[in-house]
Amino acid sequence: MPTNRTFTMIKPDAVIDGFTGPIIQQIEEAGYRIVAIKKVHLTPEEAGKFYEVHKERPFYGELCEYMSSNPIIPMILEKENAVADFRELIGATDPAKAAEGTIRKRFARSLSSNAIHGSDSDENAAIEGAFFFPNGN
Ligand code: IDP
Repeated sequence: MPTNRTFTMIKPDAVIDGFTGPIIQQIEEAGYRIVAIKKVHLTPEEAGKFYEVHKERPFYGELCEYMSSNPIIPMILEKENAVADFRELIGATDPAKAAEGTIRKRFARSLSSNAIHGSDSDENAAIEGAFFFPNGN
């Protein structure tokens, strides 16, 4: 049974480009309630730990550098069928391939700077949420 929570981060490009407000508005209008939110500037080591699952991928170094380049906005979100619906709301990894109206289509710069993260499973949503909000919410 799907849980009701997912985890997201507004990534450095979207924060720098001034899209934090419109992205949160789109998330709330899609029916999500913000359970936890903060602004953080990751170190490269912390970014590396968060994305450890990708450490064998060729873009791992670039990804960690990018995610620690500027502040991000991590959030825990709540809604029925949260994980699957949120992946639909953000769109494909590559904004050029994302559907019209999705967050990545509207606000992302590129494949590597793609505006927003969304957990891909209930299990990862719990792990990733705990990474940023260890005391739970
Ligand atoms: P997802 O974020 O849509 O789940 P993943 O394949 O899990 O996509 O990749 C994690 C993140 O790594 C992406 O959101 C993007 O920022 C970055 N990324 C993925 N593929 C590439 C690539 O080919 N080049 C550079 N960065 C990439």
